[in-house]
Amino acid sequence: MNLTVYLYAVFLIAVKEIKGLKNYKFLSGNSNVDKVCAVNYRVFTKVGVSGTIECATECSETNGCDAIFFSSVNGSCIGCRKLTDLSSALVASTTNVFYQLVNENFLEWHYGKSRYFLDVSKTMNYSDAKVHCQLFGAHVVVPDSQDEQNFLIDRLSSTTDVSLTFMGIIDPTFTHAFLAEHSGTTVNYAYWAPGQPAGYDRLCTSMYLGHGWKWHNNDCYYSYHVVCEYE
Ligand SMILES: [Ca+2]
Repeated sequence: MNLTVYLYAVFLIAVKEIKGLKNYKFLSGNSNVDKVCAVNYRVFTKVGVSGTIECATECSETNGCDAIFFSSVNGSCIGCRKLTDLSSALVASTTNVFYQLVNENFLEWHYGKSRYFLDVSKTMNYSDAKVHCQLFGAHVVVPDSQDEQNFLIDRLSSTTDVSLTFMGIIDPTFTHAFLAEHSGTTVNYAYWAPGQPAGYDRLCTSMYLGHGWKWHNNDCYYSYHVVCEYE
């Protein structure tokens, strides 16, 4: 029995002994498994860990499980829930191992050491966008170079039904002194559309398909798609 199989067996035994969460187990601990699951299993990804794809049964106690939480201390299964309440999911994900349901609307891209996540089925305001990205241990995307911008343009342009995405770049002093919000650092690279940035009353920024994904500054209450960046 090799180490992987052994650990997987231990893992299954640990999961099996969990009370209060019926019929829950992984079909495979193999990261190479296809995104196709056997009947009654659905595909989950381990949030914040590259390339983990696992098949799991839905929790019998939750109708339509979007996320599964494990204790990081002893690996025991804590529960699964709908991700309708982002803040409660965030609290759980900061202290527990967290698996999220993979669906066809969820895109993941790789560029260098960074990974990007985009749920094409969701638009939201900037406040929710930040929480959404934190669920992945990520931040709202910040293009730091023309190479990274070109990569994002390439991917966004081949994604249908997406025309506006928030960036994690803000103007907190309303002086066009833009910062990457997750790090608080000054933005050195920019890709503004002609005439942008515009007014001095806009905290948020976005990329817009109609201008070749060049940047605009805008209010934060608009409902846009969000690309999350994990680096
Ligand atoms: Ca970046």
